[in-house]
Amino acid sequence: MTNYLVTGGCGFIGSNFIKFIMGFSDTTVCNIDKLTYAGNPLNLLEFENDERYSFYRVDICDKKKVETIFKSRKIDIVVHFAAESHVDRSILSGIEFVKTNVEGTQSLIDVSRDYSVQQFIHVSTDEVYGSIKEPGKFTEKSELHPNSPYAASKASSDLMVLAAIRTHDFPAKITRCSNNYGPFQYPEKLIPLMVSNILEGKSLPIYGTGANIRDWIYVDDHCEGIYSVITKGRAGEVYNIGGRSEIKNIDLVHKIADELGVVPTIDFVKDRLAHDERYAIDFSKISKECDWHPNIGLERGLKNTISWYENNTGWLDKVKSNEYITYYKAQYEKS
Ligand code: NAD
Ligand code: TDX
Repeated sequence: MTNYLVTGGCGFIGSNFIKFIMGFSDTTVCNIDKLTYAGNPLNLLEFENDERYSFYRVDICDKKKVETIFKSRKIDIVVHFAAESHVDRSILSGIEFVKTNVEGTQSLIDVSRDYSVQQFIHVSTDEVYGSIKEPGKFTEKSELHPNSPYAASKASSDLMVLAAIRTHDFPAKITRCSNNYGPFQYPEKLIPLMVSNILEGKSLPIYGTGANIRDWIYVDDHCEGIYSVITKGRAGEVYNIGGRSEIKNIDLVHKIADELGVVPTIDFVKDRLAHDERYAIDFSKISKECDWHPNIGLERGLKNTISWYENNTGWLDKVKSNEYITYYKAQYEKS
């Protein structure tokens, strides 16, 4: 048996990753999640009665509670997803980003060292590198140049993990992935927000001119990338993960509208502060060392994603709670 402890497993990527590894019968999963606005236990309802799965509603910053969990069971591999993850929210207020992303990560490192885990996978982001002009791509050696409070908190957590590797020979690996999309993504991020607004007949807020470029990866490809790093990656290393799907925001939004068969009403709104112009990932290291590459192109991935949201409007309505309405007003309807 391989016993995983996954943090943030009720969020978007964490829940997709748990579904993926629960597909291996020799695996147990212990999911620790605080259930912030972004955490939804309904995402994992299928494992409610599965003896290989357990869930604890715990804040990763609460070291005592986390220790109790490590004490009560054997943990082989920690996969750390828990984070405040949305750039726009970090611009509204940064403090929770420092608490969870920096303090929470350090606390988890400390407990994982105390209980001698075999591996610690720190799930990070390409945003730590900042923005890059064409035709450049970020490699694992690119300078860290975070521009948003979110990116700065993730870069800080990466540095804490790297320090633990160098100081304590901590058996960690860091993955830095580009923009994910797919089922179960909270509708604050670009793709599900646009799909949700189209389904509601609302206009589509595009920051600035819509010329910013992102590299999109279907969430299943990211999960397989992380798994390949667990099974084939070297301890102490950083691995970039990318989707090979760069596109301008405005072109992506038109593709979504076309797929849904509507003529979109686009609202060019005030630009995001310190808006990164372009992300582009060189993922040759993970390809060579872990034999991984993305499988699902943007066309197929978008079709899957859009039809998932169309077929799961109940899920969407539930997550668009009072908190979402308050956030949406603060972010998009401020004068
Ligand atoms: P998400 O916001 O959907 O989920 C985050 C989860 O963490 C939620 O379930 C939330 O309840 C939980 N959480 C938050 N604070 C916590 C705390 N203090 N203690 C315990 N649980 C807590 O995020 P996501 O999009 O699934 O991202 C997961 C990870 O992947 C993050 O670390 C993020 O930085 C990274 N990442 C995301 C993307 C992307 O495009 N979404 C790309 C690259 C890397
Ligand atoms: O309403 C919007 N309008 C708009 O034009 C939103 C929500 C976004 N955008 C633009 C901003 C970005 O250029 O779309 C692009 C994508 O925005 P997000 O979905 O917020 O993603 P991004 O800021 O690129 O960060 C994402 O990728 C890296 C994730 O949110 C991070 O968690 C991950 O680390």
